Amino acid sequence: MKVSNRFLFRALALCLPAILALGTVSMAQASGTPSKTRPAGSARAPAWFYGQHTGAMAFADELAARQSLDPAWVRAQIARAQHLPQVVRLMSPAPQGTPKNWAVYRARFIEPTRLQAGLEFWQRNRETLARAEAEYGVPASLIVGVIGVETLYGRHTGNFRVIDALTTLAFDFPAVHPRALARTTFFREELEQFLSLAHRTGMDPQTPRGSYAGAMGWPQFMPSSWAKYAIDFDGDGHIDLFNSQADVIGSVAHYFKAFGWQPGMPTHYAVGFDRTRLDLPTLLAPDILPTFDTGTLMEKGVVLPGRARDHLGKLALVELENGNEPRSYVVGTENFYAVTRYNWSSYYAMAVIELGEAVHELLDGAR
Ligand SMILES: [Ca+2]
Repeated sequence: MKVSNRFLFRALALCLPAILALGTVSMAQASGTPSKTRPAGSARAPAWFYGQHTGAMAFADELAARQSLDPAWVRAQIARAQHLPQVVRLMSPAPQGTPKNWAVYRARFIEPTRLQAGLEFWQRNRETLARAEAEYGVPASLIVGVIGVETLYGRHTGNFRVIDALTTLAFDFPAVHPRALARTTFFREELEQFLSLAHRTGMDPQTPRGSYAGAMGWPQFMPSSWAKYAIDFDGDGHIDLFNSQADVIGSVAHYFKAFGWQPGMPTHYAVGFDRTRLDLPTLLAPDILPTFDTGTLMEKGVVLPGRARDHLGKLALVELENGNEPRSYVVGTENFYAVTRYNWSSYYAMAVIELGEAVHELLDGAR
């Protein structure tokens, strides 16, 4: 769940959004030693497994030592991971100049099927959502928005074996990606967390399925997020983000609280511009990181609505492209930034926020 927006958009458009954040990554070829028997990456190449990848097997031994696991068990798990060429393709960055389009992106998520599923999810889990809001200060609408955008309320949790996806990305991340090296490190850590988590919980690592980036369950948690932020919110003694809607709700709320969600603060404000003194380059330089106080924003040409002028925290000018149409702008608060910690994309954050608000309106109408 981390990203830079530039490369995300195509990935997002293609697949599950949570992972998209990851899609902005790229890397230099992993340092693992490719097997001489590894076939070329054509779609017709025969399947091969990481048991024949010397770098992966060496990593298994290091992982076992770091995590105090049985090296034979770790080697056996990684050895059975299959190389997935389609995962490499999905993680490859969009071509330079691929236009982003907020209106198109929004329409993918704010649509009747997802709204209806969101309404049913909220009605079915009304008490649990209220309990999560009371305990963590995170509004039900945000939780409902995230789960809807991520997996359409559990309908699309991904069909890649997690062990295959993580191992492929850990040792064969697309070299053309601008952040390939960092992403390789990231996915090796996720693979390590995944095996550690599986061992701790008695889960068979060969079983779970998820996104092409290895994100799991209704909220599409990466293994490290599962390890740190997933909670047992239905009190049955187990954390289950595949089957327990209460655990999913509590875990999403816990995640946002951990990433600085501030109860009661809006996520964003609508804005206008005073073109006579507008300084867009300065305003957009920090991207979505809240940097400016209201006085600075207004001095540089942003026209804020009344309630925004009383905002005390830092703000960011968020720009959303609309293909060849004029761009959209909002001012994002520290809570907007918190939403982007789930997936590093302002498009993602806006979709989550607007889906949650739209479902909330439906719920009010249904009462
Ligand atoms: Ca549980």
